[in-house]
Amino acid sequence: MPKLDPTSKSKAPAKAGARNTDSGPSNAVGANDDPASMKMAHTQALAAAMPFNATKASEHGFDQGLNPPPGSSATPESNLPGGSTLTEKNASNKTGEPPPPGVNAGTRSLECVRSDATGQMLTTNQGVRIADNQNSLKLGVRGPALLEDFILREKITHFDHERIPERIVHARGSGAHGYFESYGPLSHLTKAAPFKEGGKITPVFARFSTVAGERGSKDTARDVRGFAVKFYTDEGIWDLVGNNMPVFFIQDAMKFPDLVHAVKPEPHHAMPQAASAHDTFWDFVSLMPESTHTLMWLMSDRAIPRSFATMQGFGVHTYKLVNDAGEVSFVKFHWEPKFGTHSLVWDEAVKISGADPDYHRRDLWERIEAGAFPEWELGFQVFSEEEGAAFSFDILDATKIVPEELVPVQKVGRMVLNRNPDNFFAETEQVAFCVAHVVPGIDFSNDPLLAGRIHSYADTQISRLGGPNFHEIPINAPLAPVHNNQRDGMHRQSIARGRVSYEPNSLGGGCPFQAGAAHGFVTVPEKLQAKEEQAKVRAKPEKFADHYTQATLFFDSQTPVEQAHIAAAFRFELSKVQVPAIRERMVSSLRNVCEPLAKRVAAGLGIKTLPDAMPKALEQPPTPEVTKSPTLSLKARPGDGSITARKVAILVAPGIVGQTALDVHAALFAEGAVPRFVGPHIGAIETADGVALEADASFENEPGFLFDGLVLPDGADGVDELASLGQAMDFVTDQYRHAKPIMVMGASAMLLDQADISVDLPNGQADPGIVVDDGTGTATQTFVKALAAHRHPERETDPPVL
Ligand code: HDE
Repeated sequence: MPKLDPTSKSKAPAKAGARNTDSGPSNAVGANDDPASMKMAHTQALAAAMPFNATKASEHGFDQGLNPPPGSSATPESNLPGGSTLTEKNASNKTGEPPPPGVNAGTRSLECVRSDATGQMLTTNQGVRIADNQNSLKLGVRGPALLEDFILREKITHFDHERIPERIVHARGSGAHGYFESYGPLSHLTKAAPFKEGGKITPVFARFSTVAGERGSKDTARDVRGFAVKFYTDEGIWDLVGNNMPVFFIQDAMKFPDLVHAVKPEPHHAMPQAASAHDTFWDFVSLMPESTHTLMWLMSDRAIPRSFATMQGFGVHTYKLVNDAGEVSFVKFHWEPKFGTHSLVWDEAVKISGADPDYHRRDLWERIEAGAFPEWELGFQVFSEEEGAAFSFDILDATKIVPEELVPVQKVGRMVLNRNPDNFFAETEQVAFCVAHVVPGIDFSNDPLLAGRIHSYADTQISRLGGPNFHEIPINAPLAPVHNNQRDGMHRQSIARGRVSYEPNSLGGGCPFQAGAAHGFVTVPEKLQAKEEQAKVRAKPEKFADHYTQATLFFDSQTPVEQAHIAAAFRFELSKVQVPAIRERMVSSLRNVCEPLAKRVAAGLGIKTLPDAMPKALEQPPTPEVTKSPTLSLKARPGDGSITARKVAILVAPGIVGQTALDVHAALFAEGAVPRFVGPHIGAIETADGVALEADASFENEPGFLFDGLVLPDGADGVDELASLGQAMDFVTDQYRHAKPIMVMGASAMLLDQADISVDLPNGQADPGIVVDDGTGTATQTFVKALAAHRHPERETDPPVL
């Protein structure tokens, strides 16, 4: 380290030399009264402290590759060598102070980029206050507009570029902030940051989506739902980009563009929107029998969830967990909703899509604003490589589940979504999930579908978000500091100090230096054992050829009502297909899943003679470990038994008894439900008992199928009025048809009669979903229980009689 002598006058040559940028002093000697020579001297010292690249030798050999050392580095005597300029000291409000050492200004929390215009004057994007936001600049009041109007031009130009390309899939989505709380240290399984200790909180942003529809399409389409969670861990971003179904249509990334082209609107006429019920989809999947298992899920009620808050989530692929000792386990990720798994029925989903295309988005928003926070437990299914190898299916095959009876799900933490975004575009639209975003402790399996995804997500953001710096958009920026030598590109936000943007370096003291195995991400070493696996090859493992065993497992594990819905969904979807050969091909494939199902679908399609069963790729599939898995039924997860956030319509009309309606309203609200008075019009409703009552929704703006439950009021005149209104009667019929609970008070029993609704089920037993108030004071609580059960499908008939 050169000695600094503040008194010496002999430093003049060094001082003068330090003022040049194309060469330097012959001897870098610092003078305390001269920042330029100090910087030169400190830089010289820093570079001299690294006479050679000390870690070069460690870059070679297999064993070194398993355990990379940290990079060598040296610490400068001051922050002068790391800075770009000496003038940075001349700070202004605009530049502010440089960030504290080690902190990257481009990765601050969202706090400093939230803006609030309350009480503020309107400005241009350059901060110039705008005097008149009503008129463009013209030559005279009736004269031509002038090109000079920079305010108009800035406004219109910005407007012209407001849209960005929508996601190629999962374009329609809704998101929210929240946190993940770990239940306990999981150090025996993984060193991943969120699981380091019990009670540890990691901020998250979750986005739920449909797959096929465009950005403005309906929420209640029959579709897979995306379930993507960004964990802002203290060791970087971890994105768990999953779906609400644990399996996928295809086994290899090579087929993804084909699948998406098949399901998207057909290219010639761009129809149908957000629907799989068309020829190209069924043409493709019926030729791809590996999709059959996922088709069973897609035709089930899982594809029309009641709410994002009432669906499961799955990581789909097998991933790896790695602990500090480098030990590896395989894992499947599960999200289990606190509020249970609940779905819509098809007729309801179709009607909702017309009345409220934002049904799920609204539900998510409203739950969070009401404090009824959506919550899920994260579950791990953990198994060893040896266990995985012994399963009858291949754990690298994304069309297969690991049945919970084979490997139980252990709950490791919970996610609570408790904050809506400030701005849909800035957060939900610009959020960029990426399967490649993993943190130390989590690694990939060799699932060939996963491999394609590791590439695809970062790549797609480059066109969607306009360049490689999408990680700097506040919603995407990690909370962990970012330091590397990547530079420039469109829309760069952070301002990197200093002249070093390469490694190795000595001018930056070797920084930023590689973290080494102790801190950094190290890929799990994996030796390929079998000889044939060591050659380059385009092929699938043998067990991938079993296309039907788990499709059958799924179907056989459903309740009869769920099976009936699956059959009806196949019938509907295939009835929309124009080409009979495609319908028949699909039926021939279903014969390999379940003969009665195939017959039922065929009958629904008017196919008189069953086609031959489709030839199987694997005629003798291995014997499955599990042939029934009750946890695959939606009924297996009723939820916490509450009626939190359930919407209940209390019908009102002039002449009803106001007090009992208000009492039921209060009781339901106290239980966490969202009751609403729905009448022929909004506003004051005259009641028989003179109690003041206001309808806050009308039959027209909130039709019946938008509600989870229905209360019919007392009061003969009011009930007569309701009976005379077609929309009110539609309300009653829809609730009944969609198997939802109905509470009947006093005189309104006649509404059931008028709608031809029986309080008994087709089998003669009392319908548990119809609660008649017998005046004993227990009806509301019975209704609450009926509401908690969500639906009463025992009354369903196919086709519906009502
Ligand atoms: Fe995706 N997928 N995907 N996917 N995916 C995208 O990334 C892709 C797959 C999933 O809310 C895209 O940012 C390929 C499986 C979700 O922003 C794109 C393959 C699963 C989301 C992409 C798959 C998913 C996406 C489009 C097969 C469940 C929405 C926009 C190899 C585990 C994330 C984007 C959000 C989005 C590619 C298959 C889930 C194009 C190539 C399997 C939840 O990169």
